Amino acid sequence: MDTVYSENHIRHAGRVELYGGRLVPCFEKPERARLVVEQVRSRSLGDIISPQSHGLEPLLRVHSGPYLEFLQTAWSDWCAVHGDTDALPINWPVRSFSQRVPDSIDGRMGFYSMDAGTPITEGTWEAVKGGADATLTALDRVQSGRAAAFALVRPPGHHAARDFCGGYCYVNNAAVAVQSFIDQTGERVAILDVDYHHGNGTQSIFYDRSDVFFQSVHGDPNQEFPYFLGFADECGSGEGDGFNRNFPLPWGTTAERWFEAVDEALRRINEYKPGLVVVSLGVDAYKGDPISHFLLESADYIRLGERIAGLGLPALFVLEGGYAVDEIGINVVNTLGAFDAACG
Ligand code: OKP
Ligand code: ZN
Repeated sequence: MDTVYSENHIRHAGRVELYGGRLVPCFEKPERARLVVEQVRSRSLGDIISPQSHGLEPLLRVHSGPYLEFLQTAWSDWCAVHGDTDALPINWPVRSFSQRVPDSIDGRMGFYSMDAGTPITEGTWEAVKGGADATLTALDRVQSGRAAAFALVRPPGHHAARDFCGGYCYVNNAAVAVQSFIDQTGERVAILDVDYHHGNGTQSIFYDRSDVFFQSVHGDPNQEFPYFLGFADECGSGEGDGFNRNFPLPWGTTAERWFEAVDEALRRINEYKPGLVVVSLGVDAYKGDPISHFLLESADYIRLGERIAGLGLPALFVLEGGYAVDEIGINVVNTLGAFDAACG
């Protein structure tokens, strides 16, 4: 399959995130995408093409206007007050607080975010926009008849909700592609999120809808980020009741247990008969991941690709997490290469 990739991602390079009470170098760094591209090339997965700009309209279908405006202006507003440091929030409008949008940049940093792991830097918007364009360009290829395409993007997207960033995510690339596909075709879409972390943003964007079936296999929020969403009893609301499914799993989960959940999710996708499957492909369930606690081996990602191919559906793969940088490219291309091989 072909890969869509924008070099713009290197413009987003946060220095630090708050982790275990310390400011540590960001795990989500440019090297990640470089190593994936290197594997895509060396293993001849397919062509690597540049994205075409798709404007802001498709982003506005899933994110609020004021939030997108904030993403585009936060850096210069921050710089004017604090100088040339990563922009990070220090507090959030939790229970009992007003939900008014503050004027100050510090107030807006908290209003439009959910954590202190998601810095805004000088080039963040450019990188984020490049990632959304890459995802939409990959979708175009699938819509023009390819079996699959890969959006090689960073920063990731699945934690970003309608009007907040967090978990290293700013724009929800997978959600933007899903909505764009529905706007163009009127067909249903299934999302399979195999990133180690729950895709809270994607879940919340589509929670009350039956035309998008979201399923996520992830670390139990009782133990794991994002802590406040991703529980098994979250099944969707209103029209969307029954079209959201979570598979929270404990630390130490092995490939055997993980694939039981993935297989169950794939069975449900089969029954749902969507026109497209979007895979939020994070590879942080890998045993060597520095911030995660599942035990998948690199070879397990070959099995994953084969099983997704077994759906026989057009597939859009969107990169999410994966922080074991030595293996990130291997694990991603294991999945995609096996999908291609199984499609023949
Ligand atoms: C983004 B993606 C917990 C620290 C968690 C945020 C993790 C974001 C992961 N000890 N920090 O889903 O890979
Ligand atoms: Zn993750």
